[in-house]
Amino acid sequence: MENNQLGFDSLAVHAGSFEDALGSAVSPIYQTSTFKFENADHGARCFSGEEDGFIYTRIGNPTIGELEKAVAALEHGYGGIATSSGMAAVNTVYLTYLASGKHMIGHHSLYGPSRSVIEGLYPKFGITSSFVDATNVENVIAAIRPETSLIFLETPANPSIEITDIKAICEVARQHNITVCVDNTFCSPYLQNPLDLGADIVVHSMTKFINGHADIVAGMIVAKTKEVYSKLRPVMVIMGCNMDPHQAWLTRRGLKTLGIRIDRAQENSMKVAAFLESHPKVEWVKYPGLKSHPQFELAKVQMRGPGAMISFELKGGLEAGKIMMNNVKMALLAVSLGGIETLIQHPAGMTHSKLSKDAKAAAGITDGLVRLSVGIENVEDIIADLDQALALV
Ligand code: LCS
Repeated sequence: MENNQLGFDSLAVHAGSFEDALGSAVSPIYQTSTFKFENADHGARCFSGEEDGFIYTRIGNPTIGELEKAVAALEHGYGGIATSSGMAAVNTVYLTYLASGKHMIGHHSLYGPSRSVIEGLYPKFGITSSFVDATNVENVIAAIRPETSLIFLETPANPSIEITDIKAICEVARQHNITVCVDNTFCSPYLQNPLDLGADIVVHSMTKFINGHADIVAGMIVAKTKEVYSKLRPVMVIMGCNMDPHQAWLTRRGLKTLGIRIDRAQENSMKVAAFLESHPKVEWVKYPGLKSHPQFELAKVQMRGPGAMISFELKGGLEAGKIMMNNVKMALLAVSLGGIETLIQHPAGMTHSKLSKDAKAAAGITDGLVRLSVGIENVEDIIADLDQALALV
């Protein structure tokens, strides 16, 4: 059957897969760095692009290609470009669409390094940036300059769980000929497809929901069109941001269960968010499935579900949060997210610690904010664990 006739879970299981001569049910791993040519002319034709063929794994590999095809199908894009990490995907987009004299607009709450690399490293190449509260489209419009070449969004955002209106921002960007890239890590293609809402590029840290088992670091770029893909792919190749075949094979295996993992984690998250919101020691909870979320209505339109990421703050702020984090028994006190196990962490002291005090304040990353990535364990156990830790506060 054609990809466009299959549902999400069928695609997650089958898209991109290929058989070997033995008829293996699961595509084999091509754990090789290089490929033999039939003769010198064949090699030259592969290099010139006259003929399709595998050359060298940094440039392309069948196992990596399978994963690229699968994620591109799920994101409704022209093509996927797998990378060694989510940050390799983010930087490949930055290097492709930014240049000396160019300007980027970013949402003020992004994964810490996606912002700190722009503010810390790229200025030496003459690149400027504005980080604004993109939940209000007017702020994005006000930040546009003649030299703006890229708008970079992350929604829901790490760790504020703020939601930006992808469609509205893409409409503005189109009028100014600005490329829009959306980091879709928190949703995965199961819950949101930014390319359908007008974005040009999607990036993922596949370390998170797509692989889902906390055993791989990996990234993906999906381009909406051939033109965008043809700009991005050579940058990934020349910068050596490629994935390894074994990493690709494991990530492809994780992807097969994406839908059922998110269904379960999301069901758990609704109950955990309600538990936290009703707990007397909790000051506030941010979760797109709660009516109290400021963009609850937008989330219902833009996302197919509220996901499995929750931020909250205790009434005693940072000190109370630390007591809770230090006393969880089943949840792991660890960064990363989107795996089958529940993780708890402290963004101001960990993932977002490199941001300035002002940047954190503007992005709503308070000292007391605690971030929870809800796993697929029994929800009664997750809640009991949080409850016993809260009792010690
Ligand atoms: N984009 C988002 C939204 C992320 O959350 C992360 C990592 C990245 C990109 C970078 O991906 P990586 O290179 O790590 O595969 N987020 C992390 C976090 O919140 N805790 O640890 C890593």
